[in-house]
Amino acid sequence: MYQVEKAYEAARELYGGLGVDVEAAVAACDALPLSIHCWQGDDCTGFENTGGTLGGGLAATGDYPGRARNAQELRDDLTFAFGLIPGAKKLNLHAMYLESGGAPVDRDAIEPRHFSAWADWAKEMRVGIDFNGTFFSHPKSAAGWTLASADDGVRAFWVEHLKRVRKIAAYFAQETGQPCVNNIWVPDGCKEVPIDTAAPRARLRASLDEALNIPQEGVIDAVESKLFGIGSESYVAGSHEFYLAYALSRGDLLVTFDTGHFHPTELVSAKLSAVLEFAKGLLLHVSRPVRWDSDHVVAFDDELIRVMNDLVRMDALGRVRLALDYFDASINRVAAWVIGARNTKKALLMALLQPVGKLKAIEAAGDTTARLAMTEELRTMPFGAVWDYYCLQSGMPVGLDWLDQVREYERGVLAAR
Ligand code: RNT
Ligand code: ZN
Repeated sequence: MYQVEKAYEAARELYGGLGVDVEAAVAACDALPLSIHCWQGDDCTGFENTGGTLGGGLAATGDYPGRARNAQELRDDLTFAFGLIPGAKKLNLHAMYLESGGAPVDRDAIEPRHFSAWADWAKEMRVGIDFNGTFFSHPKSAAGWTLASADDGVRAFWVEHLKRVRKIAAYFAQETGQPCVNNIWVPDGCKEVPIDTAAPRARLRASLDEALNIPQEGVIDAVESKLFGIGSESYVAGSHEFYLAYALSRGDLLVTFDTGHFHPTELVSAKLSAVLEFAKGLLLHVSRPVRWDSDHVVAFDDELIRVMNDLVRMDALGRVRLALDYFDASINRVAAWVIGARNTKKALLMALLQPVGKLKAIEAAGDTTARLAMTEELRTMPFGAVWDYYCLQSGMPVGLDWLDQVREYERGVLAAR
């Protein structure tokens, strides 16, 4: 470990020469919670045991062995993964992960008590919980409509679901002592553009108003748009424009950006400062689309770095919630968590290691030559040495050491499933 420390000392000096306070950057990276999505561990199946398949235009591909089959296995896997990811973390849970002791409990009947084991786990782990209503993989969403449904009974069912989800979110906030971000995503849409594109949106708005107008302490609601899904290729009621306008018209909602929910050439990084000028805050679903909203494991790529760079340059981290959203069933699922989470944290740390003040001064002085020279130079600064040291200092595995631990867990635990 002496080598890690030596490399860090050299890196700290180099960054220091640029005016970067490395210790402050590491501390800021460590403090910003990353919400880890439970659904990577079981291919987004949930524990309702209704035998249904993943719906709502979502798909997890692959059949790698070792999927968590029940809540205890999922918690074991999460506990193990959390031990390999440095920094503050939260659990991101979906309503379909309830535990009802085998009794069927429909989505309009869920209660805090069905989630008490999750709250206990979070308290033990000293992490907060974020929550999501599950508006898919259910007979009442099979036609493709939930909160925007033209069927009053179906719509009322999902409004009740959302009301209960927000109560459970308040329960999590109370239990953990941390606010609970409740993200609202519904699959509502269709294969062809409908004649009446306005009516579903009016219904969606009315449903949201009804469920959101009941105050819930400790709950921060967020709305997530989408451009398309499988079966909703041409029209989605909850489009980006719809939710952006809705969130701004209310003022109390976070705008969720899932990086997989836009045209392939559209960059979420290019939208952040525009929306933050007006919105209360953002929830980021960090994901990776490959040709479609494929929910690939987050890679340490240019767009992720751009997103983090922009947030840091705007000094906006205090108004942003970071969450992961992908599900890859083709590789070891615990490794999928660790790779995506560590990449997200890495990009955040790299962004925090920019001499933002200096860059802004160069720009203000009109020196665009120095601006480009400096941002390019930053790409090859010894960022990895700071990352390794951060992992070491947090008691987390350095470099690829985590992979050996995952392999051992695979042999000892996952292989027996
Ligand atoms: C779907 C949305 C949503 C889900 C999760 C499971 O397109 O991205 O966030 O992935 O809620
Ligand atoms: Zn998402």
